[in-house]
Amino acid sequence: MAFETLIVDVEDHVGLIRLNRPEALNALNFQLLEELGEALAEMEASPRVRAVIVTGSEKAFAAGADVKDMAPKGFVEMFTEDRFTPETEAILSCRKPIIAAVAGYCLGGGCELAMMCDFIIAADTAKFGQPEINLGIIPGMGGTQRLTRVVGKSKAMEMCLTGRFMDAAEAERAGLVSRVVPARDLMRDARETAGKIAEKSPLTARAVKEAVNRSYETTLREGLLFERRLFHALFASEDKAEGMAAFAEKRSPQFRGR
Ligand code: CO8
Repeated sequence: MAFETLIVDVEDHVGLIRLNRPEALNALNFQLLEELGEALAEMEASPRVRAVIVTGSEKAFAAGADVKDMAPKGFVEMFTEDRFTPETEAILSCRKPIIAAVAGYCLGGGCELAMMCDFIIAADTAKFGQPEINLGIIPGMGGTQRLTRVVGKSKAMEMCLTGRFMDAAEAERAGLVSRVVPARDLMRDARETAGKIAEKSPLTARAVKEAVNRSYETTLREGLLFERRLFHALFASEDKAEGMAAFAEKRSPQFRGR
C-alpha cells in the first residue's frame, strides 16, 4: 500500500517504516498515525517480516503531535473525537518486535511514540523531551506514564515540568534508550540489530515481547507466573526442538516459527 506520510520497505525479513513529513519535522497528525497503524498491521500480517524499525529523519524522529492541527481545537472536540487513541492502540497491538531508531528531535508525541516501541536505539544527535508544558498542555499519549516507569519519578517530573531536552548520553544513562551510536551508523546498526532478531524464532520473539511488556502491567508474582507459563509452552514448539538440536550438533538453528 502507498502512504503519503511514510516511506515503507521490507528487506531481509526486516520492515522499515520511515516517518516522512519533513516540512513539519515529522509532527504526528492523524493521517500519519493512521498510516502508521496500517503499515504496522501489514507488517504484522506479512510472514516476510520478523522485526520492524520505525525511524524518522536525521533532523527529527518526530517533533511531537502537530501543534498547528491542535491549535484551533477545544476540549469537546479533543474529547469526543479522540482520534489518537485507536491509532496508538494499533501500534501497541503489533506483536512483532519494533525498534525505534531515533536521530534528532524526539519530542512530545514523538518521544511517546518511541516509548511505545519495544526499544530505542539513539543516534548521538538525539534529543528527547516532553515540552508540552510550554504549550499549556501535558503529554497525552503516555509521556507522564511511560517516561516515569522508564526513567523514574524525579527525572520524568523534571522533564515534564520544565520541558527541557535530554541528550542521547543522558537518555542512555537513564535507561530510556538501549544504546547510543554515531549518527552516521544509526540505520546500519538498527538494521543489524533487527536482522539479529529476525534470525531468531519469531514464535519465541513474540513470547519475549509479551513477557517483558507484562512486567509493566502487573505484579512481580503474576509476571513471574506469566513468564513461567510461556517458558513451559515453548517446550511444545518445533523451534525449541530445532534450537536445542542445533546446539548439540554445533550448527546454526533454522527457525520456522512453529
Ligand atoms: N507541530 C507542527 N509543526 C511543527 C512541529 C510540531 N510539533 N514541530 C516543528 N514544526 C514545524 C515548524 O512549525 C516549522 O514549520 P514552518 O517552517 O512552516 O514554520 C518546521 O516544522 C521546522 O521547525 P522549526 O523552524 O521550529 O525548527 P527549529 O530547528 O528552529 O526548532 C524544534 C526545532 C525545537 C523541535 C521546534 O520546532 C519545536 O519546538 N517544535 C515543537 C515541539 C513541541 O512542542 N512538541 C510537543 C507538541 S504537543 C504533543 O506532542 C502532545 C502529544 C499528545 C497528543 C495526544 C492526543 C490525544
